[in-house]
Amino acid sequence: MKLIIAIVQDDDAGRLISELMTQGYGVTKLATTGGFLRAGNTTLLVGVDDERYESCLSIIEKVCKSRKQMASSPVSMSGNAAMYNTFPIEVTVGGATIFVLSVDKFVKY
Ligand code: 2BA
Ligand code: 2BA
Repeated sequence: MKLIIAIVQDDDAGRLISELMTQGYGVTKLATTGGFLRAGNTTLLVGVDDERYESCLSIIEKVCKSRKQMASSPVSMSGNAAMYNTFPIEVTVGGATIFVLSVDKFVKY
């Protein structure tokens, strides 16, 4: 068994969960926050049998789209570490950041 941890954009999360549920996957949704943008994103936990995890990844790839987003980057002004300025930068937020872990044990009580 594998545990798929998928960090996706909030805009894709609803459709992704519907698609995964329709295909018979178990899903848990966590409301999370990206460390860089400090904006909300969604982390899904999907526990899946070894034979099915590749098709689960295909569904995630199909549904989740990368998007460009503006972020403020803090820049230290020379000579005074206490003074900061910010300037906008464009970042491409990926469709999904995925970790696949092998599950040692799966039990339900
Ligand atoms: P939920 O997805 O909200 O599911 C709650 C309960 O609804 C499930 O209890 C199950 O009895 C039933 N259920 C779920 N999907 C169903 C379906 N397609 N058709 C009919 N009944 C369905 P549990 O199996 O004890 O799961 C409790 C919670 O544990 C789930 O909440 C989900 O958050 C998590 N979970 C279960 N299996 C998972 C997995 N393989 N991967 C990730 N999270 C899982
Ligand atoms: P955030 O940390 O809010 O990052 C959002 C996007 O900002 C990233 O998209 C990346 O394009 C950009 N970015 C992140 N750190 C940067 C930096 N130091 N300098 C310049 N640009 C930077 P993604 O790479 O697609 O990541 C989307 C979200 O996935 C991340 O949100 C974070 O929540 C999660 N993530 C990505 N890599 C991770 C990792 N190795 N471990 C845990 N979570 C990760």
